[in-house]
Amino acid sequence: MKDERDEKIEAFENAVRELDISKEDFFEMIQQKSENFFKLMAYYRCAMMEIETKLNVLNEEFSLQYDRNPINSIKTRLKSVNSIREKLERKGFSMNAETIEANIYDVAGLRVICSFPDDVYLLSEALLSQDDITLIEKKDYIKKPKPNGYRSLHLIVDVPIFLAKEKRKMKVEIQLRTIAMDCWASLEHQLRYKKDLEFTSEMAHELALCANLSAELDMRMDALRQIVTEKKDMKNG
Ligand code: 0O2
Repeated sequence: MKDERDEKIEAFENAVRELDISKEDFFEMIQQKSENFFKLMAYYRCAMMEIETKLNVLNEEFSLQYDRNPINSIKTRLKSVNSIREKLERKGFSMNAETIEANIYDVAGLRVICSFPDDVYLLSEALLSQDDITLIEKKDYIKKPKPNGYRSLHLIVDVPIFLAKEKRKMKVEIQLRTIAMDCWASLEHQLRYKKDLEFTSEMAHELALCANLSAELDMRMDALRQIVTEKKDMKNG
């Protein structure tokens, strides 16, 4: 008796037969497609490295010049194949290297966790002023938080990567936020994705209150930082 797996294999083989191409050509086509995909992913990894280095250089400079480390940590991530496929499907595109590059702007993503809200703007302005960076899109969820309370500064930029024989511009998403904003976003993400639980309006309200608390924490820590900086400046003359 055929099991479900055998039935799927048979359906797959029938579909290939209907394509009216040889098995060899079919597998070569698949190989070509996956090579293009993996090459594109490698380019995105290079673009993430470029941006990460630029941010680390800025952090080093601020640390030397102003005795200030705006970056607490940087996380990088490449969007998973499934997330890319789902997003393309939502937008009505089939999946290949061309459609990915033209329609998905957050395949390469960096999350920059800053110490204070000021640092978010200090860093983003310094990065965007670099002449090889092009700003494609900016969403300021700090100045205008999402209704659920989410705060972060989102940038989509074009950054060139230099390969052996060509220069390629790649899109990268950069999310900049403070430690407090990141704490809220991480916990909210965890709670939202508890699959066996219905998210009630009371829970959403409570989360919005927590977002206000985290914004207040940022404000108070920032005020404290200013007092400490002023005292240090006075002491150093
Ligand atoms: P992942 O795995 O984090 O990448 P778009 O991406 O442009 O189609 P949208 O919603 O316009 O969709 O983009 P936006 O507003 O710039 O937000 C995209 C990313 O920001 C999300 O990525 C999250 O990482 C983060 N984000 C946005 N809103 C929230 C929120 O309310 N809570 C939390 N915790 N994170 C948020 P993805 O695609 O969801 O997934």
